[in-house]
Amino acid sequence: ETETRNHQAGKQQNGDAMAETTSTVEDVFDDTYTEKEGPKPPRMLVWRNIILMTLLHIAALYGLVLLPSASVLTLAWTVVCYLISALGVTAGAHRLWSHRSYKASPPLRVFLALANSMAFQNDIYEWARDHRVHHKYSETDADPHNATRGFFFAHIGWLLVRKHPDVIEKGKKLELSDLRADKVVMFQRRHYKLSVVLLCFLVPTLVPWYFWGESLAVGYFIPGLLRYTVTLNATWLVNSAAHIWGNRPYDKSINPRENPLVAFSAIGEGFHNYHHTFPFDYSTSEFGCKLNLTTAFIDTMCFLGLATDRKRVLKETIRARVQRTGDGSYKSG
Ligand code: ST9
Ligand code: ZN
Ligand code: ZN
Repeated sequence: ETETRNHQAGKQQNGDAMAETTSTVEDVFDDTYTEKEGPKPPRMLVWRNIILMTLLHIAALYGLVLLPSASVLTLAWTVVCYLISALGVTAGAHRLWSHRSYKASPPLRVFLALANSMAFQNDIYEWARDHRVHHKYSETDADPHNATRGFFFAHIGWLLVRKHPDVIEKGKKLELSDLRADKVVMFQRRHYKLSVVLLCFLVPTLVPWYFWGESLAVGYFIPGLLRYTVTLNATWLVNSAAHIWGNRPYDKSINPRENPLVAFSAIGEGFHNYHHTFPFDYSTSEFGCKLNLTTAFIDTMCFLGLATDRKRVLKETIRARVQRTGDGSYKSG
């Protein structure tokens, strides 16, 4: 029942039931873009972000110190908050809204948007816009977290400086009408700040306090700030570590790599050589649910009738690509 698509030489072919939605998704690498000649524009630090990110990481360290004083229920709740916010990014902003790799019913989209606000990684519209330029202009000036600028820039540095003008110039030319037409996405964008205050900070803090008498401090620093910081860093590792360390069995000409540790912490998003080679695959990996809780979640949603039209790459297409462009490290299964 899973949809399959052909993918050749980086060009998408629209020839199946999914053509209508996929033809508008601009997530395919554009090799016609070249960086502008001459000196790079100066790096402009954004001190507000530098200070806030530093404070957040100090608060997360304090959360670590408090861990021994948290109840087991609070620790379990922290894991639940981690998983919900992670799904809001992986199954929501990434696989659904950036890549349109499956279709989700309105109730599922509402859940994913709420989960996405819990993750507080910019609203879905902004996240997906930045992510589409990341795929289309990967490892160039127009890539928001261009990994050729080093681990630190790709990980967090890009959030602490003004964007390279090419990110904005190229981003403005992207086709985003599918996002603008999605009422759930636009509603979340309109009410983003309030939704973050409620879902990223208040709910994680107040649930343990109200239901099992946890202290407000433990609730705020552990399921609140520590969980938020860990989710951010797990996400950023996809941009940093998975663009630097790992094998390239599908395409050795690009930087993104297969990184099992990142796949584990980012609940399925570390198979990054595969993902940049076949960005429309709903599993972001050749191997289904392996180290990939997000795929298990989407499969469950399909089983429950809340999602449909999962796009997959044909095995023959993958094999041919491995033969043609892989680095020779390919292992099946
Ligand atoms: C965060 C995001 O952490 C993380 C994303 C990670 C992505 C990962 C991808 C990997 C694959 C998936 C794996 C998922 C794994 C998940 C695992 C979970 C466990 N196109 O941005 P501004 C225009 S966020 C078109 O201010 P500056 C636009 O007009 C953390 N246009 O640029 C815009 O206005 P508007 C929390 C664009 O001034 C205007 O420019 N958040 C584009 O250079 C100004 O935009 C923060 O820390 C574009 N791409 O500032 C906040 N971009 O939006 C961080 C911009 O109104 N952000 N425009 O249309 C900022 O403070 C700023 O963006 C800045 C740059 C200082 C970084
Ligand atoms: Zn990437
Ligand atoms: Zn992607």
